Amino acid sequence: MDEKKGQILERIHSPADLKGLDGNDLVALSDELRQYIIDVVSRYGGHFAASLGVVELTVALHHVLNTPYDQLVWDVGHQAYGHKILTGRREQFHTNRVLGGISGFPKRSESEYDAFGVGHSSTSISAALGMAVASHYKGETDRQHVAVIGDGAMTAGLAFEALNHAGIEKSNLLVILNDNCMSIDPNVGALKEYLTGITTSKPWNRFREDLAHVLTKISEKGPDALGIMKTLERSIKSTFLDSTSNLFEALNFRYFGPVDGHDVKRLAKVLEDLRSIPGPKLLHCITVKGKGYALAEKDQTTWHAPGLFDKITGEIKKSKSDKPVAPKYQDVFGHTLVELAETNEKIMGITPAMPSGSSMNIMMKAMPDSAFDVGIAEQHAVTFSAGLATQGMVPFCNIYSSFMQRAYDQVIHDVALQKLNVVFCLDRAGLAGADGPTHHGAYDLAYMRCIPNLIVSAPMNEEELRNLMYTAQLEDMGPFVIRYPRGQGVMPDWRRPFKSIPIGKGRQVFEGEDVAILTIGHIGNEAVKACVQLNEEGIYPALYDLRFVKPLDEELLHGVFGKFKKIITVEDGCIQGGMGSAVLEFMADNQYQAHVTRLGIPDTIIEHGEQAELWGICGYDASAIKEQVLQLSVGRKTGALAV
Ligand SMILES: Cc1ncc(C[n+]2csc(CCOP(=O)(O)OP(=O)(O)O)c2C)c(N)n1
Repeated sequence: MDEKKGQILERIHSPADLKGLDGNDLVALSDELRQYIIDVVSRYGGHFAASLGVVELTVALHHVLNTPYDQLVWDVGHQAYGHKILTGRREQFHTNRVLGGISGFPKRSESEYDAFGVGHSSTSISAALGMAVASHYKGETDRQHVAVIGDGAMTAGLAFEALNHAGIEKSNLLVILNDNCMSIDPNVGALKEYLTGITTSKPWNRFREDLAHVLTKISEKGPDALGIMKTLERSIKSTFLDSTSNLFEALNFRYFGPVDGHDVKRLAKVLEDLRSIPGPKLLHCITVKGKGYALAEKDQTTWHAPGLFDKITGEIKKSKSDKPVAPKYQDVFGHTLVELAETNEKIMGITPAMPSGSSMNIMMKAMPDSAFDVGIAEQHAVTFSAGLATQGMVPFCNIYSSFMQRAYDQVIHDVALQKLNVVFCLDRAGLAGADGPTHHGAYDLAYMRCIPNLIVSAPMNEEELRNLMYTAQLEDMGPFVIRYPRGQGVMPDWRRPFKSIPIGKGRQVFEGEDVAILTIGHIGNEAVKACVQLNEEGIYPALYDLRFVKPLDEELLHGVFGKFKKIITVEDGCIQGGMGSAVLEFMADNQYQAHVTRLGIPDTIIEHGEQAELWGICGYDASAIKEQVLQLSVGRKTGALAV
């Protein structure tokens, strides 16, 4: 940065440093902050377009609010990079999402300015309301509680549950609706159309803004004035507007806006005005996702999280994993679904707001009548799928493993109890990588395998994924879970003819002696690598791919426990209650005795980092598996070395 540029941002060490800035300073700071985010994210990666869209809002909020006393809650938190930079983390910002570095999302243990830990969407209004009610209870009437939520996140039921509750509380809550018409992909649904409708009603909006300003001024004159203000407001509204015509006002919120979310001076003014208005309020802010970086403004989905790029040319750099060695599992899912749907017209695709992330967009493009983006609404996605299944459809409901946690009751109550033919494809299962603990798909094997009527499977490679998908759509399969990880598989030539897979049947990958390794899913490829290396040292463990944790392949397990006394289980999922636990239960139920070592995600929160780094830290990458086998085969190893 040249001498002039960066001179305000460099002086900001905490929000207190924004207090004395005038309007022009706020404009300059916004420009600097935007350039700083572009510069660092282009070189170190992370979410991008969302943070650019809220630069002015972030600056205005930290100028006006008295954080951390005032509570500022970001929804999802992928847009909070500016907030991190202004709240003392500018120097660490280049470590964002890297192992040992700062988190890509607000996190309470990271900063007192991160009022609430986030990553999953639509929690902000509930959390901020809880804070507001607590402050009200404690008599802290001067305290502000602000939830910043995107129009995408607003599509979730949880957000509406919170609005519904907040409307009858007297607490001091400001919801800022950051409306950019985008989720990761274009936002969907009737709410989006409604918001567009109010945004475009210019005369009424101008009148409403003026009214808000006048009312604020009156309310500052004290409690009596506040009463007068409310009466006046009610009377004006009942004269000019049916209160039910504004969704938020119908829910007892005072609605303000829409305002231009890139006019930082005006935003600061409006936020200052709103401080003195008590009760639940909603400020509707219009922003452009990717604002200030032309390519991102034009293609907001690609620039949601583009990876590394050249900030001058905009060229997105190919990561190592983009080499055409093998496709991503998500793409195998997307293409296979279309292939299957071409011959089975009952197949439908459902995604809760992840068309690009899950590759459901392939079916949405090829068969628009058969594939649905239902918004950020995992619970609805599952029950909607259940409804489709009652009518003989075969819904493939694709939900990231960690987001499926939201819809657990729907899986049990709406699908499993009624034994409906819904296929759940859980993407990003296992350790998800740089997104960190909120996004790790750590628990699905454990939380699915205890539900009656479910089939729970995990493919070890692309061909297995295709065959499991093929099997799952066959007649009367009942609810069928297929979980697979983020990233690439191992087979460049994955388009092979479909074969059905016998339910609950695993397979032997390597014959061996002394030690048996049992794996489930893609992580089995780490065990393959370990075995290949061990073979070179004269050690030959047997390797089995269980494929299913429910039903378990009991025949295979009887064979394993009959032959081996040293067994290692490997899974990219939590150790407690997962596949290894299932194997131990089998051992106990059948009175076998063996030494079983369970490798998987330990009973602790695993932070962010690269996926393979995290497998190593948790002790189940190839070298850790090899090490375990060596420890169990001490006699042979010593003998081999002696030669
Ligand atoms: C429960 C849940 N489902 C899905 C996601 C994935 N996700 C992250 S950001 C995002 C879009 C959010 O859109 P919006 O709130 O409008 O924010 P914007 O990115 O447009 O600023 C989605 C779907 C998530 N974080 N949490």
